[in-house]
Amino acid sequence: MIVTVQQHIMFEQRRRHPEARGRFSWLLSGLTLAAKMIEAKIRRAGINDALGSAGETNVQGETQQKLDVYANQALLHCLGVRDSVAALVSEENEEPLVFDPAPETGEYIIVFDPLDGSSNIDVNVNVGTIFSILRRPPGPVTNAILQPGHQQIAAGYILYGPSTVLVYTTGDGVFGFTLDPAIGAFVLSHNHIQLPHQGNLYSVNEAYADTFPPAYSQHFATLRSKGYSSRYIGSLVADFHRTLLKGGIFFYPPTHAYPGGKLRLLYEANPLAFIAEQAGGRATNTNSRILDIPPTDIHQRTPLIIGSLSDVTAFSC
Ligand code: P6P
Repeated sequence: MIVTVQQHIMFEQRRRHPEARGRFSWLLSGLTLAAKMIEAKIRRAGINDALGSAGETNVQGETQQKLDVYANQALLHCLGVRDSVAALVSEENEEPLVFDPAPETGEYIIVFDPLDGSSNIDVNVNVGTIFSILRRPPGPVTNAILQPGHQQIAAGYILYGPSTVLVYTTGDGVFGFTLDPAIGAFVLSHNHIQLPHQGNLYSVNEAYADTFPPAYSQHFATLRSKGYSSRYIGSLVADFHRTLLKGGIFFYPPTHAYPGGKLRLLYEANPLAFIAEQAGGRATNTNSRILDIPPTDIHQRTPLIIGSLSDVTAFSC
């Protein structure tokens, strides 16, 4: 029996929130529609002139790829037409898009990185979409966006690789769905994902090792002495998905270029930390649990150490 992501969301909502009116499920259907649009564009990127730079730089000062722009527009469109959305925050947009509906309808704030790792697209390496869903509390929407990660009501990612996989949690386990192109639906393929308690892989860009705080390189040497191998794809969603399924530990430490870390708290670290913890793993910035960091800016960065419970707790600096 196949279970699609829509059916799964409805089952979960009925089981856990019998009072739910399906507005959350309707919201998530906007995400899966955008994911299918992005996937279709990526699959043909080499032959539909979708590769390469869009000739602009985004708010991060990064060169926008054509597919960054497309992915962002697809998500803004598919989510913006859902009346349950109070605001959208995208890595590609300097300011939030506030729709300011009535509080009783505009219940959700969605924060996303439309296409993470897009610099890898031209060489056909996995890229991903990452999303985080927050509840809109009473009061002005703009004051409600900077919520700590433990207040997320859902989080997930879509990994565009040899197959396209959607992974999500609503706080009661982690589930993975593989897009079946024959029927155009995401079908349950990874039920109740558990992040292995300990792994044998570590993942970090060691080109920056000379600029990491010393404790990192000392720890990497310890891991190597224990027989750990190294894997680094340079696309966060791909490196995280491998860690989620195989175990081990991923690091993006502070560097000279990014003393506060390179990865974003709201739409990269928080959603992946929610998933990691729901699957039995951990995520920290070495001083704090990622999900407890109080945000001060929608685009703020953080160091990220995430993965197996045993591996993450064994590291300190
Ligand atoms: P570096 C991709 O640009 C990205 O934002 C993440 O997907 C990835 O984990 C990281 O940057 C890679 O950064 O400095 O190792 O190239």
